[in-house]
Amino acid sequence: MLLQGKRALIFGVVNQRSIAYGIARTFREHGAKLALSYASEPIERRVAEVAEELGADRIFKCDVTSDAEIEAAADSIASLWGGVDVLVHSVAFANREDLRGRFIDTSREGYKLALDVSSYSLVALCRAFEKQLRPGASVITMSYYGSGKVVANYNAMGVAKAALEACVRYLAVDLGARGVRVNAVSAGPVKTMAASAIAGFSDILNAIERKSPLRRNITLEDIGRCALYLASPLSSGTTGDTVFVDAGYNIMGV
Ligand code: 0WE
Repeated sequence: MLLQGKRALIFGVVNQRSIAYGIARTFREHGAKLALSYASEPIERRVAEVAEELGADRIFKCDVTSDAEIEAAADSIASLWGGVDVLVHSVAFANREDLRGRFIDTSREGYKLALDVSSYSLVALCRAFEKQLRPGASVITMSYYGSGKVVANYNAMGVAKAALEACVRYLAVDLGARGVRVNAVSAGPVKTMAASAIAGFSDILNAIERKSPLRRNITLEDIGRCALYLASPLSSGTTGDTVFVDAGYNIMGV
């Protein structure tokens, strides 16, 4: 029970295939209390069902592009718990047209949206929850291989993930003064709801199966266990880092 009684705030659960769901479930199995955000009314019911299944203390609305909603979420959590031990950010969005074709065609608006939702939101959440983050608290976000290498069609999201990993380093310095750690998990591809919208996704999964050192794709449990390590004192000396959970794919050359 590595997280007994710890309070974990989780952004990005949509359903039971979400990466954030895998993390939440692992945390719960290790004794954590949970609060889950939902971005908009249409997904409230699904998140409520997941919250029920996991025995979460609360669900709360938070569109991470809205400073007002982030403030309201911080107030809501302050009155619920008065402090946070783990903050998980598993949120990303780019317009469909910016996840295909040539990166050079990314519009200013599309680029702004991808970076706002997928990178800046981590900064905004860390600032809003800074006072509630307990000494020894851990902030975890999700990245992908496409931040450092060109992955066909990942385009604006690749740039957003590169910015996100840089945010992790700068935030680690700001929050390190309070004993709070900030890290990213760079996960291999997972067939989530977001992924099912991506053409050629099964080709990517097949390539990982053939080429990764472990010859398999990763599971939500693989990600959950890494997040558990990063959330717990097992990783007490690690901050500002990006940890790969990708069956080793990133180490391969030709
Ligand atoms: O970060 C991601 C995907 C995030 C994502 C997914 C969608 C689909 C639906 C962000 N925005 C949207 N917008 C939508 O309208 N991944 C790591 C998964 C992913 O996405 C890709 C990939 C991989 C892998 C897109 C193109 C190529 C590869």
